[in-house]
Amino acid sequence: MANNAYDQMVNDFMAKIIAKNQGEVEFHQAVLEVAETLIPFIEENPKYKAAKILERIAEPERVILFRVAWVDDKGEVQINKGYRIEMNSAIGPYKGGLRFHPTVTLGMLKFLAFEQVLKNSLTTLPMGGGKGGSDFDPKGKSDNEVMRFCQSFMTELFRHIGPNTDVPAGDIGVGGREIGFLFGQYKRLRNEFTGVLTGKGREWGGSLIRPEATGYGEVYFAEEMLKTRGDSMKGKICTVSGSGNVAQYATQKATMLGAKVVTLSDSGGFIYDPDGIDADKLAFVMHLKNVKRGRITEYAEKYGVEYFPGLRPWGIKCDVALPSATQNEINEEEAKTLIANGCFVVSEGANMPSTPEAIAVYQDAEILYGLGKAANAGGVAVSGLEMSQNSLRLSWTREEVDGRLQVIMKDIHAACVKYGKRDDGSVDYIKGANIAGFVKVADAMLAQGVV
Ligand code: NDP
Ligand code: 2IT
Repeated sequence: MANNAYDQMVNDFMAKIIAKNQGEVEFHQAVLEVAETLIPFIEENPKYKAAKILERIAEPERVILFRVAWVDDKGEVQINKGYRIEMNSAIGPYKGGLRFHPTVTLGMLKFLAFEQVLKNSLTTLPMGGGKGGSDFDPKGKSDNEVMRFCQSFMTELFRHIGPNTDVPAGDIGVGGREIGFLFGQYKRLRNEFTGVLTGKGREWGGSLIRPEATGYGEVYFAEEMLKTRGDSMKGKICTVSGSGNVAQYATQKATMLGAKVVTLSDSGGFIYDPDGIDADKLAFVMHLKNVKRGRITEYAEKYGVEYFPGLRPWGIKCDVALPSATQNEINEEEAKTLIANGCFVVSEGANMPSTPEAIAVYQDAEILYGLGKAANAGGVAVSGLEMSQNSLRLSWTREEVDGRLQVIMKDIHAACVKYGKRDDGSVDYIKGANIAGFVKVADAMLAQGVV
């Protein structure tokens, strides 16, 4: 079929999505990227078309929206919105993180839940897709305020989740501290100790390597992509955005593999350290961000390097870009600058960090572009391993979990190659990841009938 016939089908499909999900711009963006690669594939595989699998996966199985009322340290009542999107359970219980950030909306969480379905399928583990969160802003809140918020949030959420139903985890604004408070409240309400959340502390059901998993996986995926060109991370200059969970461990693994990470950022701006962020400097960042909860500008003061307020790090010359902060953090101009400066690998730790225009720039330049749902799947993969360990009532060693993570990232890469190899031998990772993720979910949905 001619390309313009596919374009027309994508346009018709998207018109319906936009009409049914008005104003949910991030959701439209995520669905469009998938529809562009899946519609030609579905035309070649009419069984998926007849069963309207694409239309069905774009509609959440269930959306839960609730009020979260809590009392701040001044005694004032605060009200936030709480959400859980239970997107797809064809291949396993709903699984995906919780995001606490003031910009959270239904549309943002639907984009994340939609991505999660295909990502979880790619991990090779039996997990459906979901996402949740709140417009609560943990920044500037005391530990007690965060605890009271988490307890109130879980007092509603607990009735909708369970180790065989829906298993939330962390995302932006939700780390070990929040998972602890959420787990404590769930346990109190249900009177049972189960693996209902992942990212737990290692003494109470957590998995070794879960904190590291997303950032490590992002770098393992970059290494796999580089291997296709007979290259490796060794000696590469890397720019990393963000300075939270994913950015920290991407920095650590890149450095362990012989690369040099020269930037980190937060919502205030970025730091540029041309000497590289070594293990000692990273320990400073971890303390600053995970304990003191301070700003990245303090790094510049401590190490006497430049801080660029209000800017993102994509103007700095690099070989490998590891976006690890948030969605749409690389636009067309920034993508062009990256390429002009010689960047030839983008491996996404964040979800949907590149705008569609930025992706078009990467595709034109034929760089190695590992999209989020493949490159950042290591986090949820180790969450899946945490669920397995909880079910077995065993805990595996670091080496065991890291070894499994590496195998999973290699398998995801291989799945992308299987479905995304172009005639010239190069790999379209977008096509590969979307189709590989889709096939497993679609076949399960076909087997389970029209539900
Ligand atoms: P954290 O909350 O630990 O860190 C987020 C980092 O990104 C912070 O440095 C934060 O800066 C910055 N950031 C967040 N929002 C914005 C924004 N709107 N503009 C600029 N900077 C921003 O989150 P994670 O590290 O867990 O998550 C980072 C990304 O990775 C997200 O896209 C998430 O969805 C994705 N991801 C996370 C996984 C996980 O296991 N945690 C798994 C797979 C993907 P500041 O502190 O100033 O807000
Ligand atoms: O986007 C993601 O994959 C995550 N935030 C991790 C989800 C999980 O369940 O570990």
